[in-house]
Amino acid sequence: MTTVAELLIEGLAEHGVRSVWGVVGDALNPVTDAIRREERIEWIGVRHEEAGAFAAGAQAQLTGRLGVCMGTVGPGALHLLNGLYDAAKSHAPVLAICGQVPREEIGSDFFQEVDNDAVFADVAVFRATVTTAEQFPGLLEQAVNTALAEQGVAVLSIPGDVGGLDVPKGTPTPRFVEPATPPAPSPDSLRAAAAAIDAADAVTLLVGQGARHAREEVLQLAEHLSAPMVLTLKAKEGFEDDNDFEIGQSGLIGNHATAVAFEQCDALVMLGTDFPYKDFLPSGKTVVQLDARSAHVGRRTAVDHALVGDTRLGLQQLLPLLAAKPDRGHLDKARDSYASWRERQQHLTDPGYDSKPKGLLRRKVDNPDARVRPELLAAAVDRHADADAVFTSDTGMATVWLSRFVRMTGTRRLLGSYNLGSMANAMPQALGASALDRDRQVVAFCGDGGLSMLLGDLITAVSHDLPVKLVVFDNGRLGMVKLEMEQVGLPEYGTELANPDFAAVARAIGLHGIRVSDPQDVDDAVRDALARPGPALVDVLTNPDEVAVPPKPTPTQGWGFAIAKSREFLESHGA
Ligand SMILES: Cc1ncc(C[n+]2csc(CCOP(=O)(O)OP(=O)(O)O)c2C)c(N)n1
Repeated sequence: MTTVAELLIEGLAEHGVRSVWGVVGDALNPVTDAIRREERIEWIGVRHEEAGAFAAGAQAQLTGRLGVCMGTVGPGALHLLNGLYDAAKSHAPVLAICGQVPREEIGSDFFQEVDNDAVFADVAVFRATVTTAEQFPGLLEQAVNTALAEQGVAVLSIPGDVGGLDVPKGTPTPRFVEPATPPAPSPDSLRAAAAAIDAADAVTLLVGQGARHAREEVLQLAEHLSAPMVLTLKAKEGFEDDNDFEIGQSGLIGNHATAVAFEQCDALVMLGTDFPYKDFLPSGKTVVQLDARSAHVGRRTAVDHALVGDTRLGLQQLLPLLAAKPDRGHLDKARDSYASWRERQQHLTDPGYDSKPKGLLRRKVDNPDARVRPELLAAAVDRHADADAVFTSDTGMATVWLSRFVRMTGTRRLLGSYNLGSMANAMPQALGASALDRDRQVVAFCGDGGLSMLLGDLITAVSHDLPVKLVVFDNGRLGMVKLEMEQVGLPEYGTELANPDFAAVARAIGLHGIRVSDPQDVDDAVRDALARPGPALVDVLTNPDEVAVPPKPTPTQGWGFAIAKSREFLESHGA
């Protein structure tokens, strides 16, 4: 006889699932026992279910295949929630298996009972509570098929008395359906878009992750139109390398060249992107948007020509319809502006550069050792990391440093909580990436705030032999919020962190841990940590007053920053 739990695990193993992340307990004990007996699946017991959900979501994003996590009755399931939101907003197919109280107690406000189907209603594309063994195979197929088809989260809740029930004799192993590639946009829409692009003198491309599989076609388009290419952060991994048209990122993390390219174009062509910061998008331009998801079209800026369909097929059909634009004036201007910005950034990565803050900022350095520029650290990681390393970055300033100083090589991968914007994502996502291939280097850019939120799961790196390299930007601050406060003219408050020595904590847990406070030591510490076989943590005391200026600072941002600085000065001098 086969139980519900056994059929679940057999179906997932057959489908290619190789790890399940979570915390064990009561209702899910039959499931964990089935995993114990299934050689193809590794159980990775985390210390916080949220870390498990982030890890499963990371695996789904890196492979395009199903990620799986578990949280048992009530609080165990609730702890998954934030990581599941991250997966949902990143369009990652994830199955969450949750425990539930026994069937006869459902609805009685039983110990630990929460209504999973209600709790997960917003985050999940499919959710159901299994109430009979007979319905289970069909529900599982529906759950996984929906997660794969809609690139989202499915939540299946299993009451305590259901996992061990026998399914009817002869029940086949559940099988799942691979989703189809979307078709090309309609010929009429392509013709109309081509005419609009032909009529424009200067074209700028905004390219997102949804165009990644169309890299060749996107490059051909840029060449054909002499068009600069603004990349979203998520498009860095597919487009940054070997690309004579890219001009970096826009938005708060971006650079001025992108503002120039947006302002000076006649037509903006958006490819596979749902870039959300509409204030950074230009107005008064002809806008063409190509996206497989029609719901994405027009929701960030008014679109004149909607092309709904696969980016690659769409570009293959659009290219022959377009006249060439040999005039490279617009492209050269944007590329020159980008090149000079990059050059200006480079001196910040020099260990000899005076990194001690000046003037008004000086008094803020309460830890005189905290003088490593974060730019220098990010550049050192970039220099020493493998050409096919997987990078993750925490929400906060760590993402800014990564976006500016880590170059994608074409084989490097990049992950972050780039749509949900949750803190604490980088370390657990790195664990997920590492479990896919323990021989591949995985480097997490961690904020000190982010790392300490799910610190317990440093233990998972050791207990499950996951050789992640954790680089901690230890600025003693919730740095991005400090910047936000300053930008609107508020004095910094509530952002200071009383941190432990993270390297000592790491060593106590069993990782290699090293703390760095001198810019001259950064290079060796990073090189050494990356070269070591097991998990390692480099805790670098970085300068908390490093400023990342947006590409087009608004008068409010500039003015607010000045007010905040003078208020801090006046208050500190008793005015
Ligand atoms: C779970 C969560 N809580 C709060 C926030 C708001 N928030 C965004 S960035 C940030 C500070 C991050 O600090 P840290 O991890 O130390 O990185 P830093 O910006 O200093 O590099 C905060 C509090 C968030 N995005 N996610």
